[in-house]
Amino acid sequence: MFPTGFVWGAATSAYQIEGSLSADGRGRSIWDTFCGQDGRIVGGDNADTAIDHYNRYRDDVKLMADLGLTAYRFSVSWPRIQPDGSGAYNAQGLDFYKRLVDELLSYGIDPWLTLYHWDLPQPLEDAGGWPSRDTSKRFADFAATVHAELSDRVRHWSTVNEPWCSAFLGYASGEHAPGRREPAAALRAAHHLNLAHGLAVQAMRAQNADSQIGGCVNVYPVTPATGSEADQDAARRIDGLQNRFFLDALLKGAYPEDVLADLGHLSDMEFIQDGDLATISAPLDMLLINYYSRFTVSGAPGGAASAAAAPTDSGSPWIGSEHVGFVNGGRPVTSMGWEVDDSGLYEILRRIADEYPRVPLYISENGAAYDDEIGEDGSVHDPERLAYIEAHLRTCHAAIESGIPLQGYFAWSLMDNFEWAWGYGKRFGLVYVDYETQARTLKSSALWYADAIRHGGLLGRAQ
Ligand code: IFM
Repeated sequence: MFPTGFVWGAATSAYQIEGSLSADGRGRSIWDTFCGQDGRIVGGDNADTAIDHYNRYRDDVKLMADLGLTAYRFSVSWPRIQPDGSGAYNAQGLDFYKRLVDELLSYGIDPWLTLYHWDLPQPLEDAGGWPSRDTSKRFADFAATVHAELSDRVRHWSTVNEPWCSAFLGYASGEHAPGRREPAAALRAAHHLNLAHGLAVQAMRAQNADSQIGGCVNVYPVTPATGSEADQDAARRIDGLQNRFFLDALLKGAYPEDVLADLGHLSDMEFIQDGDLATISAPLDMLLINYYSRFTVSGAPGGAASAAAAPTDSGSPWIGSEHVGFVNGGRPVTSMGWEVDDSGLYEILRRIADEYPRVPLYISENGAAYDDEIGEDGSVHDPERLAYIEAHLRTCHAAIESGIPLQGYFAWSLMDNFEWAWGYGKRFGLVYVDYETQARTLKSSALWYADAIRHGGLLGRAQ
């Protein structure tokens, strides 16, 4: 049994589900542009329709209520609310989220709002994108407006989802929008995403609402493939860039010295200005943790087989550590090629609780893609996803028992959706979506999760 008040949620993001990209005054985002470029998305897919959540949100909220979710984590689309990324706001865009939130509240589902899940307004990219410091300021203005408009009905706020991805997949490997391959710019982007988080926290706090505000990181335990010095150095480097660059900045107010040294050949770090780290590390009410897998790494020359291969032609996101290889650690993998390892979740939670104490923690994304199919009887059996979620929830329970301040869990994702550069080929949903008809079908993992929520624990199984 989980403690009373444990948050049982599921998560999505605007660009992956909404569609209706030209409706009601929405502006263009970097992902609209990226999807329009040849070779960027597997199969030439795009998110023009996605899963049509913009029109079907009422039915989707009803599904959440049927599952018994106590919370729903979603993101707002910046170009829907502020089409140019600066200047005028679009009342119709804001209204959509007000209607969505009211619908959630009418079922007693707590809305958890993420301000940025990767859909930067295109005009801001044209002006330099995240490598430009001004983008952080634009984001704080945007955060202030959304918070002023919605904090009367939304209590839980998070700033930037997975800044590592926006910085290093967007500006170093180029496998995400805007598709740039500029390592030095990616480093600036990473700092400005952290700064955007800090400035947004400041702007929201200034409004004196009763909001719970957090940041959101994607973290991985990193294991050296062997005890060799080269492999241990590889693990230190990847841990530094993936985990500590963000955790230390947000929670300790400093960038790790070893990471800055690894990257010294790229920049003199002049873009880190006095006072930035104090802004970035303003106290948080919660830390949102996205966990999927563990990395096993090798520093041996030529050991570059990648467990996290990009689907399209791209560079390396591991700036300054491009030589590091990602090795299969021998565990079963999901259809993304990601190793299933719930012990990694415990390891990273333990570490965060020990190294950055006193911040309430939430698993804000956790889940797995598998090649689901709808059966002749119309049902979707996904035993591997069910086992994945069960194992990770059991680990969450063990974490709580051992004193880690973990207070909730959000499955990724509520529904199958547009998986970025992978298009629609990777299904993460608890709910199956037929992309031709937009019909939604609860998978067996969804029925199992609903059962767990009903029991408040993992006593019964639906299948
Ligand atoms: O779909 C993504 C999500 O947008 C961010 N976190 C990881 C998920 C699976 O790749």
